Parts: sequence; structure tokens; C-alpha cells
Amino acid sequence: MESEHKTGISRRMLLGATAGGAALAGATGGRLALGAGALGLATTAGTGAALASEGSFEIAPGQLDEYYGFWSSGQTGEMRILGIPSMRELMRVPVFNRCSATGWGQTNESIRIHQRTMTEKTKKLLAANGKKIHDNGDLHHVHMSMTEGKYDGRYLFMNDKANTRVARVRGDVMKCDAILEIPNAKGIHGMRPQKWPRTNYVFANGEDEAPLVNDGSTMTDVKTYVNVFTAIDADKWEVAWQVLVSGNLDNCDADYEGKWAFSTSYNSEMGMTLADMTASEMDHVVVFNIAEIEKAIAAGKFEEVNGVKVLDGRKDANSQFTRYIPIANNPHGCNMAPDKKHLCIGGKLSPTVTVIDVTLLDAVFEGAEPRSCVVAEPELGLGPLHNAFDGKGNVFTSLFLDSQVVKWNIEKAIAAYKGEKVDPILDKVDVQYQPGHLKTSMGETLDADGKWLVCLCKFSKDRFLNVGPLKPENDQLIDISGDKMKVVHDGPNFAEPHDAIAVHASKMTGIKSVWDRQDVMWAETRKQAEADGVNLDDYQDQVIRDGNKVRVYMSSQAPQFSLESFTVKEGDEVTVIITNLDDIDDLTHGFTMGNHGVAMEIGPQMTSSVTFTAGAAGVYWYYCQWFCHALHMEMRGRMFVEPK
Ligand code: RUQ
Ligand code: CUA
Ligand code: CA
Repeated sequence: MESEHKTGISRRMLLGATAGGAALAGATGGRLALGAGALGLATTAGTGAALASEGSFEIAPGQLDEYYGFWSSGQTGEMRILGIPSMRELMRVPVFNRCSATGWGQTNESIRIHQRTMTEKTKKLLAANGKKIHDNGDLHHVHMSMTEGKYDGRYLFMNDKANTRVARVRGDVMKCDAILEIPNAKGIHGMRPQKWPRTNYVFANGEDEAPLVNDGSTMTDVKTYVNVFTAIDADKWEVAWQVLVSGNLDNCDADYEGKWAFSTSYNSEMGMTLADMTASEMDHVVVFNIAEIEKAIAAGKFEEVNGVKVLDGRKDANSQFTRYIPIANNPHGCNMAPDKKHLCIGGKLSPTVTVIDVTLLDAVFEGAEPRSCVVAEPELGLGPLHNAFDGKGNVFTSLFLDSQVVKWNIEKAIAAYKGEKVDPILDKVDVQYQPGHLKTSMGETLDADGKWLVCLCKFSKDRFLNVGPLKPENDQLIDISGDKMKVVHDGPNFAEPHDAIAVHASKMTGIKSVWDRQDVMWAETRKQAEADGVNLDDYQDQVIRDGNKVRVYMSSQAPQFSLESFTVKEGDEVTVIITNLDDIDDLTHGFTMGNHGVAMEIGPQMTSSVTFTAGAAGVYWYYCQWFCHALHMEMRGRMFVEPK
């Protein structure tokens, strides 16, 4: 298991038999232990599950959390992984952002993922700014792929509101493997995977209105503006179809039968100013009829715009693709309950949540009055934004203006709507402060278990030591296992987690600890290596000159790079390709080229490559920036740059 290194010093000798030794000893066993530990948690006394019922979130040192929390990060552009209930941050997964630690957004492997689905227009725009990719994103929503209404651990999907994109992260290695720029739409906000029969589509809402062919031929004529609902083929990672809608689109969800998708609209007015956007008494929820849309696409009844199949579902088109359900002005959250029946819409400006019975939607498509599907509209408090479920018929709604979470019962709300004298509100709890999204453990699936609620508060104000004018947000953990909600933990968080999901660890047993040498992430790099006569599996150092392009192939094995030095010329386009031969858990190396703004991660058995222009003549040191060995500081080498 432990390899003797070229220095003749083994890792065990250097690190001793304590912490480092133990970590190494578990190198093969560790992977198994992780899966078993995660599974074991649900039943073992004294772990998170057992503590949860006692209202404690504490996970003792060495113990594992019961749930993975997948967090968005808003304008930071990454996905984060936290443990629930400890709320410990476990990992950051760069997606739309540029990451200094991993080289995401700089390595060739990541740039290819960014560029694969980029439109020509975007490529031109970026080139004009001397850039290859957008290196920011505004990642609001993270959701996992599902099979029959339950998490299947395959993928996580996330939106970028800033640059109209949707990305996919692989559930096995927790790396982004696909980014899709959505044509025609503007500002992807709400985004949800199809729940049933499986995630064949990822639905994505366009929030901003723009001319359909946005080429400058029309600009201020708002009548030419449209909004676009997009269905992405989740496997092929291309746009399956789009539907034009009236009004803008905010949040969305899908049902548990695979029949419908739903989107809230706060700007049915198609207003361009705040006053215009809040002018009407009512906005609406758009219901999309998936079967009717698929039928029309199959029959070729679409218009192709920018390479995408587009249907017209606007009000005037009177199609069978959409229905518009009037909802009090400026609704926001859109959450499908795991009872498979009730869709809950947060009122935002209205103190109500509107409950739609989705079994009544067929009738609406057959001509029934659109609001005939509304079965409850409880008044809950000020600024209701999002809803979460415990699987027992109760809903938790965030009240932004009241800084509270309210727990209420759907059946009681329906009875009250019918005129019975019942109060649907079961409990209210103060949160600190101004909550947006909130999420229950497994609550957006049929496995909703009613144990924990994570509430993402937009303001922390006085809850933490003052760190200056820019303050963290406050993610709070609420124990919902009893009748009364209990806030049990404050978790400061950096800009700006909007949303999170809590996935039981038993769903995530497919996570790897070591890369597969043949992984598709570097398939293109492998092709280049083959063309250069280099076999990435039987590693030999090579420096290949191809005009002013130089490709440097080497490997890493703690604590050394196989090449102690290489030589290039000033202004050469240098590509360094490194394969990490270490194959034990947690043995990540890095490559940082001094004074060139270049750094990347090379995980166990991974191949990474990065391209840069060699600077002014001289000697430059490169080094490994991920602590890998007692002789990690010595893991370095020189690049000789000869004058032109
Ligand atoms: S939104 S705070 Cu971007 Cu999900 Cu409601
Ligand atoms: Cu290799 Cu540090
Ligand atoms: Ca409005």
C-alpha cells in the first residue's frame, strides 16, 4: 500500500505512527469505513441521529454527520458541502467561479467544460475582454437528480443567474462536469430537476425579459420582449425545448407524477421599473403541461431560434402548453409537497401562502376556471418566501419581514379555506434575521423525514463578532422533531447562500476517494498525450516542442515531481501536464508556477494540465501547494526561461 519514494523515505517514517500513520493505514480501509460509517449513523446510538431527538446538533470529534448539506453560494459562484446537523463546512466545489486552490477556471480540463456549450456570441464577447470564460456566477439553487421522487446521488444541478447558465456537478467526485449557457433566455433563476419518473429534464426559469432575437435590432420596444422557460436534457446536457411565457419567471418546481412544472412570476405586468412590477393586484403561477409540450415538439410544431426548439405558451397564443393561475401580487417561492398533491406558493408581498391541488390541474387545462385548483390560502405573517415540508402534512414557511419561521398544517388550512373555524398555524419561532430559503432534511423528496430544518437568514447583524461593514449571513439549524421548533445552531456563512438541500448520507455511498485513471475529465488531455506519443498510464517525462508551444509531461509522487527542471523560451505557450501517481486517500498534490499566476490541484490518480505564457527570461520555481508529505516544502522544481 505504501510506496517507497525516490528519496527512500516512506511516508510512515516521516509522519510517524500517530495521526499521519493512522490516516495512511486507513488508505484502503478508509474508503470502506467512510461508507459504512455514514450508513451506520442512522442506527448507531450516540451519533447525530440519536442526538437529534435530544435536540442536540453536536457531532463528537471523529464522528460523521447524518446528512450532506449541499449549499449554494450566490455571488461567490461555488457549491458548498456542509455536514448536517453539525453545520461544519466540509468542502467547496468551484463551479462558476475561479478557484485559486484547485485551478478551476484555469486548468485546461475546466476551461473545456466551460467552453463546450458556450455560444459564439459569448466567445466573441469574452475574447474582446481578453478572457476565455466568465469567471463569476450567481449560484442560487442547488438540487439533486432524482429517481421516482427520491435522491439518487448521481448529479447536482445549479443555476447561474448572472450569466444565464446551468451547471452539473458529478455525485461521484464532486466536480463540475458540464456547464450550459442557455440561449434566448436571460438570467436563469429558479431551477429544478424533474422528480418523476427520473430527472430527464432540468427546468430553468428565465427571470429577465429581453427581445427574443437579442441582436440590437430592437431594444426599448418592450412589446418585443419575451420570457423563456427552458427544459434541459439532464443526460445529454443540451436544451431539449423552450416555451415562451407571458410575464417573467422567478422560482419553479416539478410535481411527483412527471406531468407538470410550475413557475412563479412577480412581473406579469412586464414592467421595467419597480413601480411597474408591483402595479397589479395579481400576478400568476405558470403551469407547464409536459405531455402537451413533448407532443408538439415530436410533431415538429416548434420554431427553431438560435438552434433551440421553441414553443409559444404566452397567454395570447391560447395553447395547451400553459395555464396561468392568478396569485396575489409578487409571489416568490414554489414548493411541491411530498404528499404529491399540494403545491405551495409564497406570497411575498401578500401575507399568504397559496396552496394548489395539482390533481385539479387537468380540469384547468380542460377549461375550468384557473383558480379552481386553489384549495387553501392561509394568512401566515409578513413576507412569506419559501416553504419546506416534514412529510407529515406540515409546512415550514420563512417570513422575511417578520424574521420568523411559521409551522402550519395543510389539511387545517384547507378546512379553514372552506370556512371551518380552525387555525392552521401550529408554531412560530424567531430567526436571526430575515430568512430566505429554508430546507428540511430530505424535505423536497418522498423521503421527507421531519428531523431538521436549515433556515438561511440574509442578515446576521449582531449574532457574531463584528467583522466590518460586510457581515456574514446566518444559516440556522432548527430542530423540528418535536411539536415546537427549536433554533439550535447559528452558522455564519459567506456571500450568499440562497438555498440548500439536506441529503441523507445513505444516498451518497457512490462518492469516490481516489480518481479513476481513465476518468473522462481529462479525456481530451489524454488524446493530446497520445498524439505526442506519451502514455499517461505508463508515465514517462517528456518535453515536446511544437513551434512556440511546449508541452511538459511529468508525474507527481510524494514528495517529488518527476521533473526537477525543464527549459522553455521567453513567450512560449507552455502547457504543463501532470499525472498524480499516488493512489491513496487524501493525497492531493498541486502545481504552482511562481510569478505566473498559475496553480492547480492534482488529486490522487488525477491528470491536470494548465497552459500559460512563459515570462521574462530567468529561473522560476514551481512547487506543490497542497500539503502532501513531511517533505512537502521540498516538492519543487525549476523552469528555466531562456531569452528569445
Ligand atoms: S431566491 S430568497 Cu434566488 Cu431562491 Cu428566494
Ligand atoms: Cu505534493 Cu505537497
Ligand atoms: Ca407584480
